[in-house]
Amino acid sequence: MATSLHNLSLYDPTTIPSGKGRRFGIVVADWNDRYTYAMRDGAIRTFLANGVSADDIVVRHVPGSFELVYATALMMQAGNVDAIISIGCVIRGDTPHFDYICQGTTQGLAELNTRATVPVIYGLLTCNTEAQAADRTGGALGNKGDECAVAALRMAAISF
Ligand code: DLZ
Repeated sequence: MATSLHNLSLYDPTTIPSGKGRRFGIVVADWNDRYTYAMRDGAIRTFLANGVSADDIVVRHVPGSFELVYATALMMQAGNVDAIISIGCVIRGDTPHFDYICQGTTQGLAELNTRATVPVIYGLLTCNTEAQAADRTGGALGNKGDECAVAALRMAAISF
């Protein structure tokens, strides 16, 4: 479903596992911080609203999206969180740089999930325009950070 048909901040709280007693990591890229910090703050608000203690939310910053994979891997190795959200925002420019950062970061995060000890939640916005980023970080389409926190709560509770 396209995000334009689905508000990223909407969820049914009765279907979300409580985060009480769980610990979550958030890795945030500082590039395009107007958008990434809004996602970070949305994720924190959603965790708090669903029973996670503020002391159990670990936030680390990295320079740009390309550094998310390394920091997420380190946080995973530290072994003291139940899920990690990796947050970045890449906005298309004049060169193919956009494609390389998006591909490298996405592939890196996906590979982390294949050898994961905890789930990695994909909070990378890949936008053609600033307006698209604004729409998805608290604008008309909600906040991707909220969606990521809901995914983290659900994935932290998954069992087989
Ligand atoms: C260099 C760069 C550019 C051009 N654009 C973005 C962007 O839109 N979003 C983002 O998160 N990071 C960008 N970066 C920085 C790279 O992710 C990375 O931090 C640098 O290439 C250093 O490895």
